Amino acid sequence: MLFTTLLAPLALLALPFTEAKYRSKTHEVVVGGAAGLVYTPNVVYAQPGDYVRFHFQFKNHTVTQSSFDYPCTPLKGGFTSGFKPVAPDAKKSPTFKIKVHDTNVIWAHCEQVDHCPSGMVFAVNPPRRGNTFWKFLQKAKALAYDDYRKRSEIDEEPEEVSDIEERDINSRITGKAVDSESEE
Ligand SMILES: *[C@@H]1O[C@H](CO)[C@@H](O)[C@H](O)[C@H]1NC(C)=O
Ligand SMILES: [Cu+2]
Repeated sequence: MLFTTLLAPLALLALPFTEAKYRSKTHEVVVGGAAGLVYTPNVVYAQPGDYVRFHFQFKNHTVTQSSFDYPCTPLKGGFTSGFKPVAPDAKKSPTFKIKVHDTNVIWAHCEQVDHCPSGMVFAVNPPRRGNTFWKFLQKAKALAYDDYRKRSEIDEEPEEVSDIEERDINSRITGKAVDSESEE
């Protein structure tokens, strides 16, 4: 009771005050570089009006909006930095900035081949329950596993073919042997 009576007028005062006073913040994120195939940090909690500025380091990355369901697929109509190739000895890092318009989650990934499935994903304001960043990351990595399985299935095919070829050769050899046996 004491709290409500004391805090309610304060809250009323504080609300318009903080809204007017809130200075938008720019969250700096390093892309790649020494840390490897990651965004550092990979999660940012931002207020509406804030910016997220990506600093591209060594390699050739993007930051591209995706979705929780398809972590490694560019979202239609979403943002992308495009590829930012950076030499290992580069003095400058190209930047890309996005504006955070609301408190909705923003999912993103790197479009470079194999980067997203190896965990190069990023989020602004991910939920702390349900569709968490951790789940998003696991989904991206599961794609690597699926890719790996697909690739190993493809790899197996020539093996099977060579098995058949070997069998063919064997039967041909056997055939010859039978022939030569029957000749004898
Ligand atoms: C960066 O990566 C993209 C996609 O793999 C490729 O098309 C492009 O040529 C690369 N740029 C450089 C300078 O390596
Ligand atoms: Cu990348």
